[in-house]
This record gives sequence, C-alpha cells and structure tokens, in this order.
Amino acid sequence: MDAKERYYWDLNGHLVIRNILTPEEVGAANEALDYIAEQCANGTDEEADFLRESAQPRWMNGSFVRTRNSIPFLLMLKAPYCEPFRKMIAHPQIVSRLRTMCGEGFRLDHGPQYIGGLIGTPRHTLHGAGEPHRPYVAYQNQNGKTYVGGVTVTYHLADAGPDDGGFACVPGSHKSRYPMPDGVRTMEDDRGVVAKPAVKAGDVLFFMDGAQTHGARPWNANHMRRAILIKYAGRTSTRQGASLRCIEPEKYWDTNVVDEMTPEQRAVMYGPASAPRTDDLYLEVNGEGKVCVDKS
Ligand SMILES: O=C(O)CCC(=O)C(=O)O
Repeated sequence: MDAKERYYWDLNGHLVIRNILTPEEVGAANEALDYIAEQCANGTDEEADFLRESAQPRWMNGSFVRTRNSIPFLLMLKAPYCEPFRKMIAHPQIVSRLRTMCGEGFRLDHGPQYIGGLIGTPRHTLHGAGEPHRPYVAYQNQNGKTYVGGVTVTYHLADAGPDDGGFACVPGSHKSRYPMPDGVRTMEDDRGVVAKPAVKAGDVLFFMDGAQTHGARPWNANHMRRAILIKYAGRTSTRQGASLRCIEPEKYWDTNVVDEMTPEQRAVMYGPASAPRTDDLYLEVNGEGKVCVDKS
C-alpha cells in the first residue's frame, strides 16, 4: 500500500483498486456461481444438499441473488469451482494492503459471501458508524499508523457504474463522532453525503466494515450485480461467524482448572470473542455489592 492509497483509505474509509482479477479469473468465478445456482435449484446429490443448507441462497425472479456469510461454502466447493475463491482470500494484492489496514496476522472472520442483484433489488439500509462504539471494528490512527479491526474486501465480478446501484457509503464516516441521521440511513435525505464508488469487473473495493457507514443502493442496471465479499478481521478482533462462539472454560483452559468453580468464577474463564452470543459470561455487581452472573 503506497502513500497515495493510504491517504484515500484514511480519508474515506474505503479504497478501490483496479484490475486485480483478470477477465479469465472473473469468468471462472462467475462460472462457479452459475454452478452453485444450478446445483441449488436442480441438484439432487449430496453437494447440492450441502450448498442449499450452507449457502441458503436467495432468489429473485428465478435468479440467484445472494447467500449468507456465516459458512465458507465457496471455499468448500469441489475443484475447480473452489479455486477462484481460494485464490481471492490470499491474493498478493490483497495481502499487501491488509497488512497495513488491519495489521500483520489478519484473518478471515466470515464469508466469502455472494451478493448479487437484479434490476429492482432493494437498497441495503446504511449501517456501521461507530455508534454504538465497538472497539473491535473501530478505526484508529496513531503515530503514523492506521488500524481498523474489520475490513471487507469486495471482488467485483460485474461492472457497477455510478448509476447502477450496489455498494454505497459515507466517506469519512469512520471518523464521525455523532449518530447517523435517519435520512442518511435510508439515503432518502442525505444532503449528498452518500457516495457510490464506480467499479468494473475485476476491481476490488476495500471498506472499513463496522467503522465506515455503508450499505447498498437499489440495483438499477439491466445486467446482474455480482460481487464476492470477504470479511477479514485484525488478529485481535473477532466479529462474527465462528468467532461469535466463545470457547468454553473447560476447553480454553482445562477441566481440572475450572472444576468446582462458582458460576461467577467460571464466567471469567471463557475464551475471547468480541460479540459473543453465549449465556453465563457477563458479570455484574448487584445492589448488595455482590458479584453475580448478569442474566438480563
Ligand atoms: O452490498 C454491499 O456491497 C454492501 C454490503 C454490506 O452492507 C455489508 O456487507 O455489511
């Protein structure tokens, strides 16, 4: 990442790098998506069942338009279909920049996810604005170094011109100190602050997921939107996917360490996770000054 790119990244909270994928690589990824669509719609084998379950495909007028992002099914496709996506996750043009954006040792947090769209695909309301503050995805800049806990890398497999719709964001919002007004969230009264970066097939967009306000404009073009979103995190950040599950005290330490601990003592022995959806690990001090597990 050179000084010019760093300037735009720090200023805006997103960065477009042109022509990362060759037309052949774009073609191979699109073929793999067509294969998934066919398998999910008509497949009768085990892989088709696995894909329907793990991708949870969404359809619009018979077209494959989205998957979920919690299971890395694109990396688990049978060869050669997994190959375009396996190349994407550790592409040299991505690695060199992520080292600066979220630090050495960054990792895949969740995804890759497919987001597509047909004319009429509705907006994705803007979200992510440092409000409420979530330290694991917040943006920091200190002593000449930038750091953000969450970076999403979007590989574009189809053009998305300025009026086509798709990814939209509020440049600079990763440094905002105030809650986002509703008109910005809906993009209906945004006083011109929402930008729609224009991209071509093969281009890659990096954005500060969670720190920068972002979402998508309705898809407006006659051709399909096609994009692969890969959700990275800094080594010390956890965001979603597998990292939502806290490692239980018995596994993180050992059974004999936590054996016979009180529920309160056991609560502090869970492994790390930034946004855990696990009961029994929040502590509070009650009105009588006693530590207890927070059940609220
Ligand atoms: O459709 C897009 O590119 C926006 C995706 C998005 O909002 C997200 O991944 O949180």
